[in-house]
Amino acid sequence: MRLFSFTLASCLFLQDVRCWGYKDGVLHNSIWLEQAAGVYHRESRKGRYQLTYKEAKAVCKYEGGSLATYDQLEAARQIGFHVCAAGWFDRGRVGYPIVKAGSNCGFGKVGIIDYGYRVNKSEKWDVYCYNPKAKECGGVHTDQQKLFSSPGYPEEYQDEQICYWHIRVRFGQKIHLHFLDFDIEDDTSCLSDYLEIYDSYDDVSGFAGRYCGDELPEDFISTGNVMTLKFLSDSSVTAGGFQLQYFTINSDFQAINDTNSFT
Ligand SMILES: *[C@@H]1O[C@H](CO)[C@@H](O)[C@H](O)[C@H]1NC(C)=O
Ligand SMILES: *[C@@H]1O[C@H](CO)[C@@H](O)[C@H](O)[C@H]1NC(C)=O
Ligand SMILES: [Ca+2]
Repeated sequence: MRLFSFTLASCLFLQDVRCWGYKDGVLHNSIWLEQAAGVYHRESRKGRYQLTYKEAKAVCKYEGGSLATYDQLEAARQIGFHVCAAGWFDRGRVGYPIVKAGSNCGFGKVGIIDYGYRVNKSEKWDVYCYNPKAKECGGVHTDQQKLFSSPGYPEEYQDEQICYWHIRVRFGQKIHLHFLDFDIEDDTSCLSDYLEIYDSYDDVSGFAGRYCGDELPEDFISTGNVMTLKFLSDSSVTAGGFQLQYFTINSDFQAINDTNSFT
């Protein structure tokens, strides 16, 4: 297993960042990742492997779901749910679903890679939740280029959406975002609904802009090979939504040089 180490500042140290979802000592707005058949994988906003069993349960419950059972995880796996990250599931068990055997994930095996029932519930992992009614928005994009849009597009988006898209391309590449359509409830400071761009893995650091209204935002090029987009809508007034695409720029040259090559 590959462990990612992120140097992330916590909400507590960033007074200016609105800490949506921080409640009872748990960050509930952990990041929404892959999902299938009502089962989805979440990691804490603090990064990978940061949730105790208790916190993992709270994350699922907060969203109206529960920890996935082994059978639910297996059902999702059978329709292609493949995640290379161990998470808590029902009754304090830890594991992850592997569809395609690979040498760097799942020990070359296919199936639920099962770490068994953990005696120590303070161990920190990700989590697998089950909620068949969960909203579907956001995700992780690792393709070289991709077109994506607000939930339900070209229909209007709905109230109370929160979506995170993570774009991760190859090391040394940059991400070039280009907007094709844009219409988000307008207000002067974009407090109601907005799309935010972060030039980073999460929505704590690397803030690059918040957008609403119906003017197309300008193209944006990342500094590194990751980017996060966050879309949030409040409880009233929706709009047409947005559609955008990204493509990758091979920038080994610039990457060695510095971050200010693009303005
Ligand atoms: C349980 O796991 C936590 C987190 O990994 C660790 O700090 C703690 O020492 C463990 N407790 C025992 C009894 O092994
Ligand atoms: C940095 O960029 C300049 C041109 O902008 C180039 O001449 C130089 O060779 C680059 N340095 C490296 C280490 O790539
Ligand atoms: Ca709204």
